[in-house]
Amino acid sequence: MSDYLNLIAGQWQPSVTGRTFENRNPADEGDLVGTFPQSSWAAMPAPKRGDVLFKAANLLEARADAIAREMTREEGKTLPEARGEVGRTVNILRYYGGEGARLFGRVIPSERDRVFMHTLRSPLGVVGAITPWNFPIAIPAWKSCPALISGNAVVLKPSELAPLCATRLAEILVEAGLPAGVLNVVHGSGEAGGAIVAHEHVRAISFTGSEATGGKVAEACGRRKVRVQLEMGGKNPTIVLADADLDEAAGIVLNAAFGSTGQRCTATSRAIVERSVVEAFSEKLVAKARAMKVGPGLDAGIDVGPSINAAHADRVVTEVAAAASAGATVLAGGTRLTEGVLGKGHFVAPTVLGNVTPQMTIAQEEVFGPVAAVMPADDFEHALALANDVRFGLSATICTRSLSHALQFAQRIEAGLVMVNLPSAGVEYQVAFGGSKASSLGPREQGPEAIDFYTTLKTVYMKY
Ligand code: UN1
Repeated sequence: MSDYLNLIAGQWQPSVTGRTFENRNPADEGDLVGTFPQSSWAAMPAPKRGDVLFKAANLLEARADAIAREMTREEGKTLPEARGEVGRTVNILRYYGGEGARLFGRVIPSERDRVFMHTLRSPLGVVGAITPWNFPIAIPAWKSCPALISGNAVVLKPSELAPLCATRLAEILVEAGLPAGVLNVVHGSGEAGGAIVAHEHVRAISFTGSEATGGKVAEACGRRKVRVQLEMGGKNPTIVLADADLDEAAGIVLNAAFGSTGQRCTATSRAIVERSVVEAFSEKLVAKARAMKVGPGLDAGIDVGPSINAAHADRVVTEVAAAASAGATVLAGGTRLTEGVLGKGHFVAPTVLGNVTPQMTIAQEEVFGPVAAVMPADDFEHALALANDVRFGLSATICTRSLSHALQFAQRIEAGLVMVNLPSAGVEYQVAFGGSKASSLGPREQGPEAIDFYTTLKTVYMKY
């Protein structure tokens, strides 16, 4: 009699569940041929799955500095930004590790006597995650972790522009005890993503990236009738009312427009400012933008790193030039920076545009670069109308001291994320994330809501 193992990726391995089943001779029940591993990530108790994520969080925390440096090298963001993202990812791992003990269903009263009804969550099976380059470890984590804790297997395709951080995350999860085959990383471009989306065993796709690709992903998922979650563009406004602390408001726009080099779908790209303070506000914003230090993200004291590649940096300055010829005023920046060491990379000066009108392309289309367009508004109502006058609806900020305007804004702005006196970007992991209109499709990411996308609900009726 022997104990047999699983063969996974060329290695004989025991079951993660520690459970086995027997194989017996049908001609002689007393003849035990051998025991075999009972393998299933989904069958492992969810809090035990959580232990793997907790362990991974500790490993990532211990390697935070090295991985942050790699992130700055592959993506360009400044070292403090990269450290922040690694810290956020540690929190994501811990948060979803804890969700293992909170995969709640409900108990619902029946209208019949002695009938007990409850709901249970089950994993979907294999799910796909297609992630962008701008948050190269946090987004892979915030898609994979809720999928894994729910008991799914994941096929992750990170962006080919920043594939290393996702690889580090996978290494850490495997080291933490994730069984072979539960997380799979496939590198490549659209071809690899397309193959995942088209695969008959993949039951759901979570995608963050461009609107064009998102549309194709949704079409393919629709044809196969599998779940889809899309996070795409934004044209996020920050409204500045005349009663706001203008210095603070300029700081909020500065952070949201130029942080991560403007390469966030949550970045503020439109500052919609009450006309009576537009000049004073613009002056403050321009002074702050000019004072920002642009350079390689590994250097000390850098505020703004490079754009992801040359084509992207060129596109940013081309769009700024187009806005200028349409009548906008370039108040700061507007050009590539090429002096000295900057000539080796793809740097764009933090750019502020004045006199931007709603018809201009710069007021309607995402730039994904360090560009803030200042648009004057007559009053709160006009500012709100301008803010809503775009295809997108991801994040939106209002800077004001008026509680009434803040609450009206929260109710009437067409956006999934609403900020009052806070930057439109820089979200937390434990609350729902996502937008409306062309920005997002499907259920929310992050927070407890993320679990909904990766589980299917069973309704159980029991007569007793
Ligand atoms: C943030 O602003 O903290 O791709 C996160 C993006 C978004 C994430 C933004 N999905 O930029």
